[in-house]
Amino acid sequence: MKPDAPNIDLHRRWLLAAGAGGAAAGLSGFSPASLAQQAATKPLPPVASFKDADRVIVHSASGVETQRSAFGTSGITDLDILFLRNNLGAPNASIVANPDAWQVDIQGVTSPRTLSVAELKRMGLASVAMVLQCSGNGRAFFGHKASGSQWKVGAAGNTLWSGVRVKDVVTALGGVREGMRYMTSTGGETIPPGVEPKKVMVERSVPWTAMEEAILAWELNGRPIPLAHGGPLRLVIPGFYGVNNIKYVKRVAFTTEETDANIQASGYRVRAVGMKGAPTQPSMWEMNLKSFVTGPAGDAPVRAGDVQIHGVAFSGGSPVAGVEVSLDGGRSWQPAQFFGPDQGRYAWRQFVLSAKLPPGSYVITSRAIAADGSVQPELRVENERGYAHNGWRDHAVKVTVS
Ligand SMILES: Nc1nc2c(c(=O)[nH]1)N[C@H]1C(S)=C(S)[C@@H](COP(=O)(O)O)O[C@H]1N2
Ligand SMILES: [Mo]
Repeated sequence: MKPDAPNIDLHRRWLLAAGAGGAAAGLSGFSPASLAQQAATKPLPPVASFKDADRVIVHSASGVETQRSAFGTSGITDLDILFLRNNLGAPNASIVANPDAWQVDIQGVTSPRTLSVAELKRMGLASVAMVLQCSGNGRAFFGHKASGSQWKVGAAGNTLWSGVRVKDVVTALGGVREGMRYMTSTGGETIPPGVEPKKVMVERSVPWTAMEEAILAWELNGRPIPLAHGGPLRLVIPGFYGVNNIKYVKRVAFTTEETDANIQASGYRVRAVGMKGAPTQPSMWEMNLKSFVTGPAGDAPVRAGDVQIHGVAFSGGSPVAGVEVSLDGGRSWQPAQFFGPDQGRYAWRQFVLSAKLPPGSYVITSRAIAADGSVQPELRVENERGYAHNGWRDHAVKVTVS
């Protein structure tokens, strides 16, 4: 199974749940019109039933994205719209009933240990605002029908995590053993029977130095992490693509080699269209420089006059230093202003351009500029799985002003 392919069993359960929901709605007397509407949009997967169905796009039982117009302007992405991506069916919800009891194995350190969340909570405290973004965010804009969820802009969100620094845990356990080059972390899903574990397990390796800023987190946006987003414990690595942020993490090991699990060896590898994934190709680790407009979102006409064009900009490398906005599809650019709090280099920064727009058609887009002078590119880099899209041209919105 391809790492991005939806899990079959998960799908079956989800379809059953969807059928049951439809029947219940019929009995309780919903109008034929609302039933028709229900049939047109896919139901939220049960694990994400708390999301706001009107402000997300449900791709599948394992993929839900935020609508562009739903991001708002307060700078944090609420959990009721935050995207969801599961490579495997989530573990049983009972694991979040008593978060403190969850255990994680720490290996490849001088004194390896199994620690409970209760113990982790006594070892240090840290908090980080960071963009969580799927590697395939923007895949829908590729021209070659790249396989996987057809994310537009909304497989990303700005999230606030709290837990203990991996570095603090490692220090308490005597430090990383000599010669280790990777931090390899494993998700707590149960592998479906009859399936070769390496093919489906969520286990990712990142350069071991990523532990400097990585956090073993138990809190997200001010509450215990819900199961959907990796509770009771999640490894978050600021600046790295979503897949490296292991949900329900059960093992963090410092290793000499990268894991040979498919999700690392052949999945999440950037290669030319038509090629198979291989360990020699670049892995989806640090995120590139990106921005996009979140309003106007292009889904409704805009009234002529003063318009606040706003969006978000972020980077896993050199931090964002500025943003420019174009109203004419990239022919001319104007500097935008940042607004809202600076939540650090791994968060997204909100930008706004106040413009007076006469009636007409506009192609509005943005490009971020980093502290090192690099500029968000115009075009995507073509690649088989449609990863890492940060081209400003495809992310533009068409807006009618009248
Ligand atoms: N254990 C586990 N961790 C995981 C995944 C998963 O399927 N299982 N999916 C990864 C991928 S591909 C992404 S994009 C993010 C999505 O995080 P979210 O669902 O909280 O938005 O989680 C990552 N961590
Ligand atoms: Mo992802």
